[in-house]
Amino acid sequence: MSTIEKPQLDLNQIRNDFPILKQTINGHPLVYMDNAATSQKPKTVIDSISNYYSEYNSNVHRGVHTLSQLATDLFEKSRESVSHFISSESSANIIWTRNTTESLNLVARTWGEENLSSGDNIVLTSMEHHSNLLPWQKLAQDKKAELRFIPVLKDGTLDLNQVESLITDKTKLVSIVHTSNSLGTINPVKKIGEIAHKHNAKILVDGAQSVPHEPVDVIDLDCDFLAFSSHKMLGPTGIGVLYVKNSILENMEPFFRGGEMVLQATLKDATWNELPMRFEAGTPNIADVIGFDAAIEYLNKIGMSNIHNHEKSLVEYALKQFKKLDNVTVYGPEDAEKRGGIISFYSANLHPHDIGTFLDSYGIAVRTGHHCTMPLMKILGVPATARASLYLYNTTKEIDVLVETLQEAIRYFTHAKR
Ligand code: C6P
Repeated sequence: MSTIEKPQLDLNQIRNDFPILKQTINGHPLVYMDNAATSQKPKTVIDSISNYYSEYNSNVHRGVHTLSQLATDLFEKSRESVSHFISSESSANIIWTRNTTESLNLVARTWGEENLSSGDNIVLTSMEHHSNLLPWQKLAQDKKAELRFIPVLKDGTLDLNQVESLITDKTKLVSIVHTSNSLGTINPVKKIGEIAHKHNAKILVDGAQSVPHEPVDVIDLDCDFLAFSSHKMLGPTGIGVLYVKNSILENMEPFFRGGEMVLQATLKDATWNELPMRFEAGTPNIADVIGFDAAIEYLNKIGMSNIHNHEKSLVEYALKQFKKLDNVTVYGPEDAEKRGGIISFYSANLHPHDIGTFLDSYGIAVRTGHHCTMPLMKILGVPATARASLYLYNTTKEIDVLVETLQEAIRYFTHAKR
C-alpha cells in the first residue's frame, strides 16, 4: 500500500481504549513513552483477564468438566492467534514461556547444549540486549565455544561487510536482535540468516522490539527461532513466546520436566508429550495467555502495517524536532526507514537520570539507563541514555510536549550549573 493510500490511525479512538492514558501524572496529562520497557494495555485485554478469573477459572488440559474445557479452548485459541500473527507453520511451533529472556535461555539450555561443541562459534552483534548475550556467554564457557560479534557502525547500523567473514562453517548459531531497544535500528535479519544458512548455522531472531511494531513473518524471514514478549505488545506480563522451526523442534529435548509435558512415566523413566506441550511443564499462566489473545486481536484490528507506518512518521517527526535541541546526540540511523520508534539520546551537560526525573515532573515517562545493553553503551562512549519509545497511541503533539520539556530541562540545568 502506498503512503498516500495508507489509512490514518484513529488516535482518539485508540487512546480511548487505554484506560491508563486518561490519567494525569504530577498534574500533567500522562505522556507515556516507555513502550520498549512495557506497553500499556487496552480495556479488552484487562477485561479478558478479569473474565477468566470471574467466569471460567480452571486448569487447562487436565479436566473433563465444562470450565476446564472452556479454559483449554481459549488457551489454545491464543496459541493459534500467535501462530497466525507471525505466520508460523502451525500452533505446535509456538511455545509459551514467561518472556523473551526465558525463550532465549530455553534455546541455549536445550538446543544449545545439544548442538554446540568445543571450537564452534556463536555470532551475535555488539548491540544485543543482555538477554541475548548472557545465555550465550554461559553456553560458550561451558562448551569452550567462541562468541563473535558483528560490530556496530557510527550510524548505529551493523557493519555488514564483516558478516561474511564472521560466519564460518564452525558457526552453529547466529542470534541477532531484530530491532535494537537502545538504538532503534532495524537489522537485516533475513539477509544475515541467508548467510548463516549457507554455513548450516541456525538463525535466532530476538523479536522483543520488532514483533510488537511491524509485521513479522517467520516463513518469509526463514528464521529458526524467534523470541518475543506479550507485555511489549499490549498483552499482559508473564507471557513470552518462543517460535521454533519444525525440523529443529522435533529433535529438541525438554527444558523443564514435570506435569503436563509427559506422555508415559514409570518410576525410572518417562516419554514426552506431543509438541509444544513437551516444553510446558506445570500449570501455565492461563489468564495471561488468554489476555494475550485479546492483545493480538486488538493489534490485528488496527493492522500491523498501519502501526508500523504510524510509528515511522512519528519517528521522522521526532528526529526533526530533536534537531532543535542544543548539544543533544540522538543515536541510531538518521533514516526513519531503518529504525523503529525508539529515540535514545544523550547530552553531555545533562545526566540522563536528571532528564528522566525532570520529564516525569511534567508527566512524561521515558526510560533512562543502559537499557540492559552495557557493552553498547561502552561503544557509544556514554554511561547511559534517555530513551523515548513510541507506540500506536503516541501522537505528534506528545512529541512536541517532549521536545518543549527537554528545552526547558536544558535551560533549567544550564542555569543551575552556573
Ligand atoms: N527490553 C527495555 O526497556 P523481557 O524482559 O524478557 O520481556 O525482554 C527482554 C528483552 C530482550 N531483547 C530485547 C531487544 C529487549 O528490548 C528486551 C527488553 C526492555 O529495553 C527491558 S530491559
